[in-house]
Amino acid sequence: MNIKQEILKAFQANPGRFISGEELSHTCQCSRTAVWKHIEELRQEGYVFEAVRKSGYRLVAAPDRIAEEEILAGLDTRRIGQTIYAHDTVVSTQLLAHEAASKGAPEGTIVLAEQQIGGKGRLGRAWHSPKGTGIWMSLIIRPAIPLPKTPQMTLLTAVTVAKTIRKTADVPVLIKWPNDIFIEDKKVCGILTELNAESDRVNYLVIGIGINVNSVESDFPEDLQDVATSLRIASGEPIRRAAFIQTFCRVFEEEYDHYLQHGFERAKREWETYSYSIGRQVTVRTLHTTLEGRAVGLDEEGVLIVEDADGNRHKVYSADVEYRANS
Ligand code: BT5
Repeated sequence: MNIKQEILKAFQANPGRFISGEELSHTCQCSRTAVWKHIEELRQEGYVFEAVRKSGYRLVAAPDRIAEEEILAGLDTRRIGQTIYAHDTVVSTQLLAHEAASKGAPEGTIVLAEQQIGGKGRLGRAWHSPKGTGIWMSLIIRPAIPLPKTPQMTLLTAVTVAKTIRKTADVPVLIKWPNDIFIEDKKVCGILTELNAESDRVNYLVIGIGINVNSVESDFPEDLQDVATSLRIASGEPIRRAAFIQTFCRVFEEEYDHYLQHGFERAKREWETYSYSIGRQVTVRTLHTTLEGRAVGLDEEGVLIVEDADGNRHKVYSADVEYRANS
């Protein structure tokens, strides 16, 4: 941790309290001049400090930044989020995460951007990622699991996002199989899982997570205004993105460690409690076929089971699922 991170950590641990320059220099093991210099730098970045002679400094306001030091200062995980690459404008955090992973970035590395100009959805679709309004994040993991189990990571991530939203804002949240998080029938988050593997061995996964956090309606282009929402629109409150990311990392690490030790069963049950899909009439489109039926659940591998009108059960691995309006 560098001095700036230490200073932020001290203020985060003492909300509203004055901390003397001497105490800060002691905590951060640096001179008082260095403390002053770093506080000035933080001011330039948008932090507001009140300074009172003899009492020291008090943090009055912190900007909604997704900078590395802001996230690391309050992060209590062992590996998820412990390496962070935070950028301003990028084409897609997925591309940067693949590059970092192929150069050996450790498991748990996250790549973040304030803005993406080529944000990717699935199947070549675009993900709208305007500046400063959301969390556009790619997470690198290296699970030692067979290839057919990798879609479970998308479901585990969806559970993590749903739980993090529930811990952060008082809003209802549902997961649409496999990768969409919805609040009141509008999409707040999409997940894109990409895989790098050889024969039957996973090298790494890059899990892309896009969450509309503080967007207001006018931040969405017209074609998304009726179908997209943000945490702020749904809850009426702005949300600190760094705090959300910290919670996400903590919940993901807990879910992931449990998964690696005990398997998919718990995440499957949790997924089902948040499921929008189960019990609904759906149309499932793959490249070659269309299937009509009712989503009845997940199998133990995380594959969606759809029952057609004749009672035949079909496994749906990866496809577009449309939900019928009258169901
Ligand atoms: C997804 O694809 O939902 C996966 C989105 C993953 C985005 C993250 S952001 C960080 C990382 N870096 C990237 O470049 N990507 C990942 P899909 O299921 O194909 O949904 C795409 C569709 O969602 C689009 O065709 C739009 O209809 C809609 N959409 C686009 N942007 C949206 C937004 N910001 N909010 C809600 N819906 C959106």
